[in-house]
Amino acid sequence: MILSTLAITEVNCAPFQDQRPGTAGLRKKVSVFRQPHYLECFVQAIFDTLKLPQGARLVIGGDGRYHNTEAIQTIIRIAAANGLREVVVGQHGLLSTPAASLVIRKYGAAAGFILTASHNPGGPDGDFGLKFNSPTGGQATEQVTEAVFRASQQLTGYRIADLPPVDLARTGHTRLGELAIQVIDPAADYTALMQQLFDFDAIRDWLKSGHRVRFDAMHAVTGLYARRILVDLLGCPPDSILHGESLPDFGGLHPDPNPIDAAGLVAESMRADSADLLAASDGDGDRNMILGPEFFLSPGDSVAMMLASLQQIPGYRSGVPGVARSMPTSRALDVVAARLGIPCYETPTGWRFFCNLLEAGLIGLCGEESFGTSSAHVREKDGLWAVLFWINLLAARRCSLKDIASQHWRTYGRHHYQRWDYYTADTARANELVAALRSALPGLRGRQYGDVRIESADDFHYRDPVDGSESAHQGIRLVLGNGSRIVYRLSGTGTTGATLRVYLERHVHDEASINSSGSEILAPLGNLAAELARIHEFIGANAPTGMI
Ligand code: VG1
Ligand code: CO
Repeated sequence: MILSTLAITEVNCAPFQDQRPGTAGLRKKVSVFRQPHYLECFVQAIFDTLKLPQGARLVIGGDGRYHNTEAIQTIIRIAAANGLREVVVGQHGLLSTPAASLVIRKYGAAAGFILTASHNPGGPDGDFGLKFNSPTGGQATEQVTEAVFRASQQLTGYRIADLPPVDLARTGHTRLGELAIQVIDPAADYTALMQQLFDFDAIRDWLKSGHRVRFDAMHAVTGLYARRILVDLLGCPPDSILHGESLPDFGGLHPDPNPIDAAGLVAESMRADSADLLAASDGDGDRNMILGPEFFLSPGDSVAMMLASLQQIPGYRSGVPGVARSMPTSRALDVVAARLGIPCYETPTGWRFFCNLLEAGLIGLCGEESFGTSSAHVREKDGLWAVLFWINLLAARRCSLKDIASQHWRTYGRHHYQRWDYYTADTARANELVAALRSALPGLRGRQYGDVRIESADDFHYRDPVDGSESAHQGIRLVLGNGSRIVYRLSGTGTTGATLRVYLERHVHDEASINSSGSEILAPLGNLAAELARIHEFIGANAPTGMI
């Protein structure tokens, strides 16, 4: 049954062939998304695949990038034409990815649409993206996104309701015929949850005793959340937040919280008057970078140290049943999990692979090397949550970030870690490189390079322990005898060309190696990785285009 009081138009058009979602949703240039019928067709393919019950509720929100509000209006019209009756949308069209995950679950929505290209640049020449989440608040599984892709290729058109634009500026309830619309405060539910998990009183005391926090919102979605939590509730001065205004082009910044794109914050951390904790988040608020005075916290270390510190944080005192990390993420987490006697699952890259484990109660903490960490409180990674976790930990421990890390490394050893990215415009050559490496795997096993031996070489294949689904070709990994590991995979979030990611890791125990720089320890491994994959021969690169 279609909504009776709404005028619905059936639009016929040819299907698009390029709507295959990547690591986290469909990401394309804004100009691609703005082609006539493009967004409409993708959304129709989602509804055709999900077959949501008539009258169902939908949550919509985005990171505020260019095209956000126009796309929301289009999605509402398609949703109405496909029988949805209730839409919950963030004020001004904003919802950070973790807040959207929470809202989807809390409001009992049948699905959620999150409009974001995450850390990719925004603006008219930038990127746009769309991902859809399940009623749990988690990202659609690989099986569902593949089914949507197949549906999109066979589409003959879409249905769209003739509706005036919804006023997104004011919170409250409105109706358009049979469609009920609720515009919500994007930060209210999220803020309340953070107050349950963390010790806001202890943090306030810590701040009152002269400690300082600096948060870079990169002109993306987290500005409003950070103001509400850090400034209004915790009492940080307003200038603790940098680039706090949400702008459609992110003020021309690249909203990726890493030492390169947030170099200004790194420079601040090196100054004598550095804040005690400096942090940044990405476009949609699911990533985090954590710094302390003269200290960069590697994301793989962050999740391992969180696990070792759960007792200090009110929401986590009873511990977690297990943990998980994406395959390329450093194995620092495994070492702590082993010490605690809990399982550590290894999943393919992308948050969607953690969702089944979280939902089944097998894990309560998980992370990725790409500045992503979260717990079972939502089904997405959560940037501000990680920042609050670390602030709470500093307040509880009353020592510096660097001291916490040094103590951790003395106990567990240190996993030096780097990611070397090689970009090429020639996607075909990048695919050939990976194919050649894959076929070379049997010959690599047992090979000796100087004083290291390749102990194992394989192409990561994942079997989900909850639903038994299989995901093949999730990255090539070489485990070396001296605590080192090399992982190769192609990025699934770019919108042009191809990026080969080479992940390097080495576990060290002696004081001198622990205190050495990562670059020094990992340079020989990076060079070996380039040689083994014949990177220069395939894509002509002599050096990485980016190192994180
Ligand atoms: C990257 C990261 C991956 C992360 C994904 C989405 O994917 O490596 O760990 O889950 O981005 O993060 P890829 O395929 O480019 O390596 V976000 O903040 O864009 O939702
Ligand atoms: Co993101």
